[in-house]
Amino acid sequence: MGMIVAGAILAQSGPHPGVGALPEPRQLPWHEMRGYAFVHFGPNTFTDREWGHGDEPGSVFNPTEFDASQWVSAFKEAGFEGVILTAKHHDGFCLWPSAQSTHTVAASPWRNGRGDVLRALSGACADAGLKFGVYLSPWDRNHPAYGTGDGYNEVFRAQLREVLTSYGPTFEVWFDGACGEGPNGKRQVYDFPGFRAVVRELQPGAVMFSDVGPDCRWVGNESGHAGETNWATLNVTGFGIGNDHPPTAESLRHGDRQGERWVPAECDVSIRPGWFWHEHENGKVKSPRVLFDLFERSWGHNGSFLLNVPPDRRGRIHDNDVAALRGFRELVDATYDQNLAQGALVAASSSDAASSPAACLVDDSEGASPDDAYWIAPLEVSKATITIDWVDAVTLDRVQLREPIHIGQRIESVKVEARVAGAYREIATATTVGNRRVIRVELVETDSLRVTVSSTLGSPALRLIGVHRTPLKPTPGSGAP
Ligand code: FUL
Repeated sequence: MGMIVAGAILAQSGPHPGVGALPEPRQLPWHEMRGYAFVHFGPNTFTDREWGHGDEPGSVFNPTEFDASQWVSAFKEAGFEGVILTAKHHDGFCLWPSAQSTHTVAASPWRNGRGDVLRALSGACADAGLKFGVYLSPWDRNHPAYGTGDGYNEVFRAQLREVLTSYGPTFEVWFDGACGEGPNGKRQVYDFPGFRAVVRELQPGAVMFSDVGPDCRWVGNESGHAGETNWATLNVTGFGIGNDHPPTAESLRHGDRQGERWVPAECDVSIRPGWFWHEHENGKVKSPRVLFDLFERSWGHNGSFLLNVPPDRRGRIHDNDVAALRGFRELVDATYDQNLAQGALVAASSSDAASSPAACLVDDSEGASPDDAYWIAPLEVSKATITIDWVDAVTLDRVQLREPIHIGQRIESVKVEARVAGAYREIATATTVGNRRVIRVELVETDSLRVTVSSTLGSPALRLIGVHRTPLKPTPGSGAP
């Protein structure tokens, strides 16, 4: 549904032409998710390692009180909408009874070799209404075929088939780029095009993660935040995964203005220093405030928030992590449950004839389809101001903006002004918006706010202006929100 005009792809969805690269339908529900959990679990949990060697006996994997529904309720309580499990990490141990390997749960004492972590977790997710995803590491330090070329690529494709056909819908498939030596000392040349084809065939709705997407990209760090300027578009030609010339960290963090493809950033980070559970890290769980900060710099910087919460040797999420998740959720809800602009008077400096009324901007459309209602200026306009007026002044420290991304990411600079004692003063400037931009400002009491879109790649368009106040007390000099 697109046509090429002067090098730009213009979508024909609705009355307004798209600008630049546009998201695929499978990416839009992913953009709507309020974070999702990452789960690193396997032999490393029991051997205290981060990267298993692949020669660990299956007998080490023996959780004593395994309970996937306890994980899922902790994630759901945190407000997360999905889970991605390390079905196979670099040690090659399969958390499902793969017919392609002898190094699996079937060779462990857990449930007498009849357990299946994917079955248990996908079932618990389905029961709780969470989406289920998988991380399948191509690097396999156990499999005898690793490093043999086609032989191993065939094994990997078959493993993908197993995990993508037996456990219901998969919302995301996570391709790690690591490519080290296998048990025979050889490295493997991965057939990523072939791996991707299996995913598209079996789970066409799943988004695929890697350094270059195709559907979402690594953000270039494992600290859980995207750049303040963050384009969902990325130049991909000539770039690969892992050792194969990935985009620069700079490109991954900020995206590329007018990049070739829609490949938004996913921000992965662990709630603990390591990805796997370690007893000595029980006291190092990130605080609710730190998690909230990362959330606002990922979800609120046009990215997604992927938080790793590793189960312990019992096969349960430790109490410290559960408590941190609960505290995090309280901060998110207290800040974002309410849009203080709802019910205020909204006016736009100009609107396209086919635009929704500007009032739609404060009518919180969270969860609704992104193309439901949005405000857009006439085609020839490149600068526009939205004014929000309150009868009773409000006190705020966050402004949230969202673009209707199905017609492309346009905005490259905005200015926010608040009226204080009868005069407007600038309280923030920001660069890109995209799916969502949270702008943190100093606490201010105002009865009128002006949001000016000062520079865009097309006519200015927005689908939400959120006005919020956190319950946080500022801690000067801490760098925290
Ligand atoms: C990395 C891996 O090497 C780490 O062990 C972890 O799984 C992280 C999410 O991705 O590339």
